[in-house]
Amino acid sequence: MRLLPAFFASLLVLLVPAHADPSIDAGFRSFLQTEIWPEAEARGVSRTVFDRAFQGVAPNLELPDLQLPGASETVEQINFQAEFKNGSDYLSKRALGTTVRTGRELLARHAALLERIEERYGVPAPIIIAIWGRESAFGNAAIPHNAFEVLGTKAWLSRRKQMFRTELLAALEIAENGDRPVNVMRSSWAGALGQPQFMPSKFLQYAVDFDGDGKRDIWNSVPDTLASIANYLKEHGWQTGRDWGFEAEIPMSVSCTTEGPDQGRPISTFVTDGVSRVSGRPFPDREIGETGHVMMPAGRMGPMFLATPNFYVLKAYNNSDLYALFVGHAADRMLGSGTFSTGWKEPDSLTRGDVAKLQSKLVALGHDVGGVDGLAGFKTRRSIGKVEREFGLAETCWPSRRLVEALD
Ligand SMILES: [Ca+2]
Repeated sequence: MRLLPAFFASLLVLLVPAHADPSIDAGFRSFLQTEIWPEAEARGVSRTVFDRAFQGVAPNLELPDLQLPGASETVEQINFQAEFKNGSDYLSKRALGTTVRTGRELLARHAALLERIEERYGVPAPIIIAIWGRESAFGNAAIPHNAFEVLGTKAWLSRRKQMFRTELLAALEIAENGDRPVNVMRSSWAGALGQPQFMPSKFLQYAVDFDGDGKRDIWNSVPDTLASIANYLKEHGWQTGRDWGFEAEIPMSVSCTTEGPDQGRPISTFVTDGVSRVSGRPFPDREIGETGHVMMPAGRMGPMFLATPNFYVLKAYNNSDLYALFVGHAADRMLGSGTFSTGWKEPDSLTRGDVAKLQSKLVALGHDVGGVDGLAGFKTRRSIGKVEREFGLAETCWPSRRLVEALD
């Protein structure tokens, strides 16, 4: 029976939301007043908008990546136990199927609007629609949080305070501009706004009013949402009239270590070196003299591509090869293309921790892996290829048990 009081006490702790702690609340209010308000005021935010933004807002201590007051220093959390994966789940038939099916319907429904957007920004409609699908399920995904709760908490307690402070100030500016009433500005848990999932600073730079009501409403307006996505890509250098890339047969004589946005050369020279499209069709005439890049999201252990610079513009939206590939491929499929010709080979059974350890060893050997994170981005992939060559192994540019053992 002696245990009971302790049990009830712990239950009480669970029932009382963490933010009900008056010292936490007072700390948050004081942070807003002394640190955020002066900067907001300097940017032209009125006291009325500022007060309304934080009315009834308490810090949300459930958000990830927070460093709570008094807690010891935390480091970035990588789940080292997680299974190391290739792109087969991310680009699964199911994930693509939904995006492609609904995407086709929406292409038809918004055809006239998309034509005007394409004319203005030079970005193909299926690319815009695929991003819309990926970011917010075409506006159907719930956008669960109050942006000021998320950004305020993160500016105060996150490991990346400075970044979120900038974003919080940008969100206040959006409210001051009147694009969105301050009490209904919704974001993801990471602070990304509306249907295109723009961080507030990106909103200020790239969101546009396309339906002409004077407000940039990426929460409710389809024209504003789609045109904002197109404008973002245009401003990041989308090359009108060019494709994003092509699935390709790439012979071993074109090394997987030549992958990457910094190793482009004319597509015609790849053709001379034996690279061809998997469809058996030639590369389009308009592409042949232009720059292409080897892109192998699973090294030689999956489908391979000749990407155009537009692929890297898609990565400017979300810095992941698989994201950009999903968008480009879904867009192609909306226009009637088939699935990839080459499947994803099952990777060796490795954890993200194994891959992180492998990356550390590559770094020790003087190679650039683009950050030890247990993921195989293009810098890690091509460094693996170089080390495989040094060790007399076949070049795969993909983490393997064999390479892990060779480096042990
Ligand atoms: Ca508008």
